[in-house]
Amino acid sequence: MTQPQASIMDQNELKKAVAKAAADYVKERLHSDSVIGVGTGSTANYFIEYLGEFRDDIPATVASSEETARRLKALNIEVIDLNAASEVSIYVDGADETNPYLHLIKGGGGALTREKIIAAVAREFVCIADESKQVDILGEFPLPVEVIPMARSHVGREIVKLGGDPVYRDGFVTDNGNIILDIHHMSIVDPRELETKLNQITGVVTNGLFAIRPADQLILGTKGGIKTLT
Ligand code: ABF
Repeated sequence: MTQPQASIMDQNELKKAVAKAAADYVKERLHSDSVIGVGTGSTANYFIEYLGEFRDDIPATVASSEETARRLKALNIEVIDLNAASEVSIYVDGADETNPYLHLIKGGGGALTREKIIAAVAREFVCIADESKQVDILGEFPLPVEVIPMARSHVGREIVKLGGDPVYRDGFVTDNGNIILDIHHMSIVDPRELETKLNQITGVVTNGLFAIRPADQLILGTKGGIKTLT
């Protein structure tokens, strides 16, 4: 069912508002050797646009996807390889779902591996999202898992043993040349436990649970205004 136009407009306005708040947060904390981690997705895209307004103050960024790198370069914002960064001070990215502990499901856009690498490195991970992403229990949104292509069937069978329903994301190849299985019908009561179990399946590159390393803060766009949760 398509959303009525008004609610789509509201959601985009909320995404823009949290992206602006994150850009202001970053701008206030920039120093001469700052490296900013930049996420992927429609909310992150608004953040990239706002970064463009003070591009000359940004020493360098690292991108969580080829698409994000393209967008940053199009705004003449310096993009460097993560291996060239001595540290990433702040990483800003969206999410598909967040629970009250800032455990996230990410990867709806297929960029979960590079997103999770940057989140692991970053001193501070700031998640930006509209209120539609808030849930009590993760799992309504299908959990993405990046898989080495030859291991697709094996990983699928192991996911079924865990109680999930893996669906192959047909026709999609990640920036790293892998495939994605989206896990449907899992009520994720213990995100850290499931994240650990999925990591242990041979052939899994990354799973979209960001619970072992959750967001440090969530800038949440709500119809009642912007809230910052930690
Ligand atoms: C990205 O943000 C992905 O991990 C996630 O799928 C996406 C959310 O997309 P959007 O901001 O467009 O809702 O980091």
